[in-house]
Amino acid sequence: MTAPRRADAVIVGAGFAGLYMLKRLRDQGLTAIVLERGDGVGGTWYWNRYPGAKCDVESPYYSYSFDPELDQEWNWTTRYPAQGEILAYLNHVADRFELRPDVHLNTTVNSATFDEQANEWQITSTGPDGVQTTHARFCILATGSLSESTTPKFEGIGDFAGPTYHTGNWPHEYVDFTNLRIGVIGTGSSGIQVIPEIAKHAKELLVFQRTPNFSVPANNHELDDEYLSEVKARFPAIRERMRRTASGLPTDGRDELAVGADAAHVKKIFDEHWTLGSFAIQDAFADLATSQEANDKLAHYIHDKIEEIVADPEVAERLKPRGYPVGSKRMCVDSNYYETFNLSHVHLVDVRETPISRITRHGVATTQGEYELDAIVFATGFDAMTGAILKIDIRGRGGASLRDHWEAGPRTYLGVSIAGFPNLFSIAGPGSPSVLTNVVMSIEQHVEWIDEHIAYLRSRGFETAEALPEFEEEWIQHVNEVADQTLLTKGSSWYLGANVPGKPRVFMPYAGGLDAYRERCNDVAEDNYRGYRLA
Ligand code: NA7
Repeated sequence: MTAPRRADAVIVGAGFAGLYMLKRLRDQGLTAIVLERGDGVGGTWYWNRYPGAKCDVESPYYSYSFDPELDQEWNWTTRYPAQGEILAYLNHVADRFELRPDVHLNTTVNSATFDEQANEWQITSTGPDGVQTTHARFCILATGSLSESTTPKFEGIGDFAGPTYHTGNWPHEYVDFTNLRIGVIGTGSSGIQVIPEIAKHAKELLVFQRTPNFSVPANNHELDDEYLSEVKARFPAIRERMRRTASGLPTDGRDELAVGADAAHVKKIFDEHWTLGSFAIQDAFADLATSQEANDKLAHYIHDKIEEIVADPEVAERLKPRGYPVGSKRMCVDSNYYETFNLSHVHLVDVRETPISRITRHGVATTQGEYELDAIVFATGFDAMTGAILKIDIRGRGGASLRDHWEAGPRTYLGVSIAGFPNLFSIAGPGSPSVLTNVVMSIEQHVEWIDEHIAYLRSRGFETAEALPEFEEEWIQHVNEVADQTLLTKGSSWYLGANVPGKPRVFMPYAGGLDAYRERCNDVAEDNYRGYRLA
């Protein structure tokens, strides 16, 4: 046990959220430390190193907006940033703002307990020097929405003789699949990105698909100097615009409705979006997210595209997503995903029809038979939004456990605070719009709001801020009401916790848009942090 240490704030996680939070708190004169379980900064982009990993938000927008000089000095190389480039960017940020001295790597937070006498958090962590407690007035969870990877508990999973990999926890060294028979389980964003890459090297690739996903081509390409100079010249205006949209991107969707529109016109608009690439196609008409009839038009359009691309009609049919609206499971952006199924060594195994019964010593057994494999890749996703938070044993007032408080699903006020847990803040947690927006913009909003909240407490001599239960309840109701106005709740998605057996089915993100959310948060702040007990 190492001697306890003290800081004004402990931040858990050194991804986009944790790094900026550290900078902001230091700038207001607080001592803050970041505890990070990885042996480098970067969060999501530190762990998700699988071949083909990239962000589905375009490079210039998937970056911090808080420093105009940073905007000018960093050069992105491709339209969609690859994992390595985002990681390099975050390392650059850590160096540029001299954040590293306060980031403790290889340090896993085990518990956080609120001490009501001292009005402070006691955070226990295990790091290179053993177990250590840190006393801090504020505890900020910057643990990421998609950071706790999940592998289904298939029977016999330990029996497999070959190596297994999870896309969300990929080895740092190159994994050579040359001449091997590889199985990929899962066809979400990670699977859809990794499958074409593995297909380039593997002798045979078996794709175990349970639910087909809607995917649009990325049309990824290199960015030339002319484009970069032009974006840099316009950055101040672009950033200003990004702060005012629902998506946190410079453009929101179009106003026109698909219902009632001429079929040829609808196709023309979809064609334009398809050619351009990106998930902006789901905002091509204003009613795609709210009207099933409109949404069906997009679903049929994508079905037609799959038919056009995939040579084998039976395979094309199996790749067509059905039974849920486009966007209710996060839409994917791919590079040659559907085309990959035209390669003779790539096979689709429909595990909805013939479920995986077990993992064997030699491969994967379905109800139809056994598939021999040299390696298995799990692209099976994450215990999203709550997984990383609930892994920590968090105890608030009266020793109450957060796991109990969230037993029926996560409860927050504004997505950042929890009743009964004073001075605990979460960034991009449940109840926040983050995962439905350009997450970096949401993170910046949360960080700045929390930072100003803390500054307010200090300037007024308050020691604690605690969300009131009735305001928490009101926020949850609002989150549900907003989600119910959309089609988002109609798919079995990680937004609902549906991918984790036993997880309560609650729609977790705030679907009202970053602009409306920002306004509400500002309004709460201007009203002296309405909904909080300040003491
Ligand atoms: P996702 O989107 O949750 O995808 C996980 C995939 O794994 C999905 O196709 C699942 O099928 C499949 N899966 C999960 N469990 C099983 C079992 N037991 N058997 C067969 N298949 C299974 O995770 P990703 O990592 O791809 O993406 C997460 C987010 O990261 C993404 O949305 C972007 O925001 C970035 P299912 O659909 O549950 O039938």
